[in-house]
Amino acid sequence: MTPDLFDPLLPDKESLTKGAVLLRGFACAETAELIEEISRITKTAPFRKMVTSGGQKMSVSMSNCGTAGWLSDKSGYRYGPRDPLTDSLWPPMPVSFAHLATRAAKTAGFEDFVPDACLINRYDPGTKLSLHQDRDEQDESAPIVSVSIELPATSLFGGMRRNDCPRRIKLESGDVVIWGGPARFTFHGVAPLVKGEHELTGPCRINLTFRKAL
Ligand code: MD3
Ligand code: FE
Repeated sequence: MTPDLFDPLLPDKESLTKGAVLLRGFACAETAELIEEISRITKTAPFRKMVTSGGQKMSVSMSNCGTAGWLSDKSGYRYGPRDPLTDSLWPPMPVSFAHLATRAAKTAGFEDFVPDACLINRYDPGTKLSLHQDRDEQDESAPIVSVSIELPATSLFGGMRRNDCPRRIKLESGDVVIWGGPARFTFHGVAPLVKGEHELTGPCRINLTFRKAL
């Protein structure tokens, strides 16, 4: 049988650079459930703006779920088991979250990805994330899986050096980016969020990043 070029079951797999894959719409069918879980999680672990070691407040609002959560404060960046706001463990990662991340990683060619941390980023209009590398995770062989929800954003991705000129790529609700192997330390960021309305969460963008932190 000839495969249908527009078969919706065939994932739209786009290579961004060696080791980085964009799966457009991969999580579309699940975004409403993801949003419900996120609102449950952020009732116990509320969104907050963390400060950097330099004392600057970040513009992204963050929370976490999983056995480890990403933290930034005066002593720097790290992963920790507890939410410093409540001193409780981070809420557990919903099984549906972990499954989505594992399936996306496998589709991109990374077998057996089991995340232990999920950073939840909320972008309100004007919020941006400066160009950076993700290097606070123990296991450098594991990829990172990012799921975009609600308002679209322009993400930037450069090369292995901060000064490599970044390319721009629009990420929409349901889009999943996976980066690992030779792309694991690619510099990336998000341009200031443009105002807009989206049906489920109001005027914001949410991004989940799944990591093997410990
Ligand atoms: C890598 N968050 O929390 S998509 C982070 O949208 C973080 O909130 C982004 O970076 C966010 O550390 C995750 C970023 C992204 C986009 C395109 C890429 C990373 C990429 C292309 C190649 C490699
Ligand atoms: Fe990052």
